[in-house]
Amino acid sequence: MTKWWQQAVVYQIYPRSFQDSDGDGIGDLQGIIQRLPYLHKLGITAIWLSPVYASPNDDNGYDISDYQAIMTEFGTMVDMEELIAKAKDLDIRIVMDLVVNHTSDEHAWFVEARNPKSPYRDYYIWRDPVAGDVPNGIRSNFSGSAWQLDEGSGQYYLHLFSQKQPDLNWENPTVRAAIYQMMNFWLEKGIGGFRMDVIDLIGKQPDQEILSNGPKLHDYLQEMQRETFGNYDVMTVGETWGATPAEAMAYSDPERNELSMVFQFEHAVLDQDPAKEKWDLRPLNVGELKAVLYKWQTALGTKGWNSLFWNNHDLPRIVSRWGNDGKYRVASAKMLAILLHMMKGTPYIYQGEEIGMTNRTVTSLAEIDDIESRNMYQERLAEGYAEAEILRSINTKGRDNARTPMQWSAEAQAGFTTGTPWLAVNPNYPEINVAAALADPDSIFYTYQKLIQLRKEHAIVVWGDFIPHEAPEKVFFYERRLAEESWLVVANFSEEPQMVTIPAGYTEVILGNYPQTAVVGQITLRPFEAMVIK
Ligand code: GLO
Repeated sequence: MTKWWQQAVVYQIYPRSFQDSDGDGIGDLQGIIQRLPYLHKLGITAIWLSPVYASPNDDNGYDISDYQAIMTEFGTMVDMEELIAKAKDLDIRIVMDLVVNHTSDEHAWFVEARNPKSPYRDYYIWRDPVAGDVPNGIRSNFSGSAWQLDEGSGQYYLHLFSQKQPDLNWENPTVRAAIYQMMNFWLEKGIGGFRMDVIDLIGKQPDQEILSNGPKLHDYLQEMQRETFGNYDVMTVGETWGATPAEAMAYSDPERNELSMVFQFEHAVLDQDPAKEKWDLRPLNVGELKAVLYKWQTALGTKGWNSLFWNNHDLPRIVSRWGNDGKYRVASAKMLAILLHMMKGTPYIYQGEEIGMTNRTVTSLAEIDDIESRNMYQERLAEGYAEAEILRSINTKGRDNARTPMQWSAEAQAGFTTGTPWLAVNPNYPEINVAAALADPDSIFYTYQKLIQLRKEHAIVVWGDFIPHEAPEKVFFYERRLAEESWLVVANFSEEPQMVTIPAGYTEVILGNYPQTAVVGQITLRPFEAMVIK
């Protein structure tokens, strides 16, 4: 049975940085509403909205203090309902970010839970000190120990992210019921589904130091499906950092009644030292990238479903990362788009990707907002790393790269706000912005628009089998095939010219990033050249 989300193209909005409507320097819901016609023009059919719930913003909304209220800076519940309705009028569904591995320490549950006698105590994970110190060696994803001493009770609580993000105790059935009730509150509002933040962590066994893919994880997801979204025609996408194809299948095999698909990051970690952390850089090996992407295409070929993405609010900008954000910015951004969007799965576009927004460079701690980068900076400085090296890691991999305000125009602050933006606008906005992209028929925007249109109009893009072809190391060459129809995709993932031979029978260029309408036999691909041929 086919599902709407298999044919969807999802656009991720990081609300804080998308569009400010009231001049306070922070994006908001009315800002998103104003920009719906733009998203409709691009052609996307779903929005993944990063968290908009009440939050003290230690981790920009991923620390939620009330799941059923809207963050004051973003607007009100009435604005949220208006957004859902107005998006629906344009055939766009709103997929909410579901952050239920942890809450904010300012959530009423945790405020209560600090009292050892409270019925809420067991909503979180508390342990006694061991030999006067932390219970064990689990580390927070945001540096340091994952255990924080609560002075009042003398016990430690677990926080796999910041100290202000205590982990919920999923083993407690009352917690699970409360979460399901909250999910139904949102489903009743007519949302299009959930993107589930670090969902692979909810089955953790902290005493055994088992964090992801814990033993009860799939039971919880099946229960969640029965109690909530299984009763609605919605999509669910689980964030699962280290999932293997077999695990992804367990999550997304329709017969298991769990999730629609997962976000796995095997391709997105290839430029880090595998034995170390994301900050420990190494150059990308294109052959390896190709092997990983092809493996996932093939492994979830007929059962299960892939998410296709280069970017999100946690990753650096792809054109700066693996393209070329100088001379070949436009060509490489288009190549990356064609390569990804012609694969099988549901594509995700992160705000600004469609106009080729780039990383930004900082030169001091004062310019950094992201708690992950700030904590790492302090930790590594204390460990004796040179500041220049720390900044190089942050400029290459830090999350603020993707979080600078959306560049709408060449006006002051890129048209994002009339006030002072919460995070500085990338200084390249006079050149790279939506207004300029819309005015240029050759812009990256129109390549994305065309790719979305092809997906809507040609079943082969959604359903066609994926067949890899032999090619030089830095060339991606694959086929999509549906019944009698066959399309080829070739993409030069380098600045050097590359030779490929197009098999007989394929001549018409459906889409490319250089002016070219026909090809025959052996051809030389130009820097970052990509084509779809039939
Ligand atoms: C990735 C999330 C990230 C959040 C974290 C805590 O891992 O998308 O942005 O900071 O999950 O909620």
